[in-house]
Amino acid sequence: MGVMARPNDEVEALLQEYADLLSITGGDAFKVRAYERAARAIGGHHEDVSALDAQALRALPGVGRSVAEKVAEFFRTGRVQAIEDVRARIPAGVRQLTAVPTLGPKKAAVLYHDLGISSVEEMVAAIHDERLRDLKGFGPKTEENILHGVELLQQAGDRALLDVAWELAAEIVDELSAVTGCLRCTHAGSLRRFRETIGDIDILAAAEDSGPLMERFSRLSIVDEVVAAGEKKTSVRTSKGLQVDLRVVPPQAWGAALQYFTGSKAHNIRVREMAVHAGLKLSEYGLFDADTGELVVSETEEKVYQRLGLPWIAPPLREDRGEVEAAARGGLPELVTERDIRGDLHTHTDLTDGVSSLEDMVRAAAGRGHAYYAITDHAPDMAMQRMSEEKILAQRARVRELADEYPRLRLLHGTELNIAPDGEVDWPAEFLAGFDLCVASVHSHFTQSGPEMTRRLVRACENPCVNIIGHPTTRLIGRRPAVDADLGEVFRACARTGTALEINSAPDRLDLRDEDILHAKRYGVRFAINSDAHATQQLGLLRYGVGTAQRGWLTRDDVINTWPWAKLRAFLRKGRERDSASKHSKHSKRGAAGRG
Ligand code: DGT
Ligand code: CA
Ligand code: CA
Ligand code: ZN
Repeated sequence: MGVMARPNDEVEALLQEYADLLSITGGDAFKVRAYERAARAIGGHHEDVSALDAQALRALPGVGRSVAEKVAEFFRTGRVQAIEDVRARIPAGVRQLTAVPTLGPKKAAVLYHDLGISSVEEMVAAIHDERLRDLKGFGPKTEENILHGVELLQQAGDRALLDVAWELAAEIVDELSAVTGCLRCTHAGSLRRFRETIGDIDILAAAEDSGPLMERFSRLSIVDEVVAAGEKKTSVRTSKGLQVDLRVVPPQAWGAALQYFTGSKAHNIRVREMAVHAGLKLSEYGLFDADTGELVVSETEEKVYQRLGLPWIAPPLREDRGEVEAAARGGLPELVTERDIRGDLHTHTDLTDGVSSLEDMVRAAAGRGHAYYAITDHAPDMAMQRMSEEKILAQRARVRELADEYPRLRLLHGTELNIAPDGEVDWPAEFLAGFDLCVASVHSHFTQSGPEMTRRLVRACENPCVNIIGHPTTRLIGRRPAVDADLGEVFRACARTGTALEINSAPDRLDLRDEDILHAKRYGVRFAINSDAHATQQLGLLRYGVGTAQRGWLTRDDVINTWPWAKLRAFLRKGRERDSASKHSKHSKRGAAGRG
């Protein structure tokens, strides 16, 4: 791949850690925020920062002299003395505490200083002894949230997020495909099924002789340790602790092997039962006649499924959620694909917490061949972003100017509203009517009771200006649980009011998740698959949202941002009053961006 700037991610993690450590040691809040901002800017920067000199680094938003110096020191020596110093002052167990969802550095500092707690285990014991609830800022509800956070952390365990596994697998497949004698190579397992987290990466290759492939695989630069090496299978562990299995099969067994190692295990069991009923035997080597042991088919997945009387089943469906039965009766959904997506409806710029400029984001969107594209920066309730009517109107004027430069890309000016605890949003209706679309999301008060949260989301749906509920459950994989709400009620409200639910493509969100999507679809809800990009290269995250939508059995019709503009425009109009200006622009070439 090569285009993914790994050094940027490393620096981002390092600076974020520094911010957390400063926060634990009671460092000044302004400095903490400055490092957080610099971390995001570097993580989201499109060029490899290890190639930039101090001056070029300081041109990045939020990167001042001290950050630039630390980054330069890191690339020169592999470490940063100032960070080593704070690390040394804080026990490793306390740093581990900051990773617990809902706890964070400030509460971790209180636990350490006031109770001498320096590990997750000690903290759990203290909660059971009810020793936390008397601390300032803690209470029974905090304890409950922390315990839930510990549980989440343990569930996520050593599983990798989808993008991390995807990029690594793509790099490995590239390297192995270049080996002489490699006839085919691809990823299989949970990654091919787009599961939201990945236990280990499974790579499959076809070759007459597995030797050169195994040899090359063991020597890849990402390999930290070879766990097991054999003729058919080699397993390695990367420096980040992720395991990768490579299996090499003879070319004639490719289809059966790919089918087997793609899984899921539950799907395979179901398919194998069908084979047994047909007097056949299915294994990773092929489909065989049960009596004679003769090979029937094995070269392609299509042929294996076909011989069992089934059409090919897309990997994201292979979870034993009724796909085998649906396939048998010709009822598989025609899944939405990345190519069907005509535009992104939730993106940010550096006017709020994004790191790329409006101009760069629009250029990148045009480069992706989108037909329409919405800028949706945060509204004023997110106080940190300091948004104002003036600022957003100035942005709108700039969006209209840009619209002339991109005649084939319809630019939409929107906003991401904040859903307050009572379901209200930031701006009054008259002002909201000036936007082409509004996303509305929950960004705080995550622990409201089920009935309160349900009412909050339903009220947001009932707002005639709200078109899309952003990251509807607000879960962060391994870090924050989904909000407690009656999702059935929310789905009913969405269907009734013409409000779409977002499938947020950020790999640590994937929100809605696959099972909730399946559930929501039954209510007739429409969906929007959005990147929520805060930097140009994040526009490509849509792939993971589409994979998640496929796991939710969605078709093109279910997803509003696959629709042609005329149909999407009608949907976005929702319950809004149509003023004369918008009636007029219906016929104008400038379209949506010229409205309001
Ligand atoms: P993961 O790695 O936990 O994210 O999930 P998978 O699905 O990638 O699981 P993994 O790596 O253990 O195995 C890859 C595939 O190989 C799995 O999806 C199905 C197949 N497989 C592995 N073990 C078995 C088994 O005991 N029975 C059957 N039928 N298939 C298996
Ligand atoms: Ca796996
Ligand atoms: Ca595996
Ligand atoms: Zn957003």
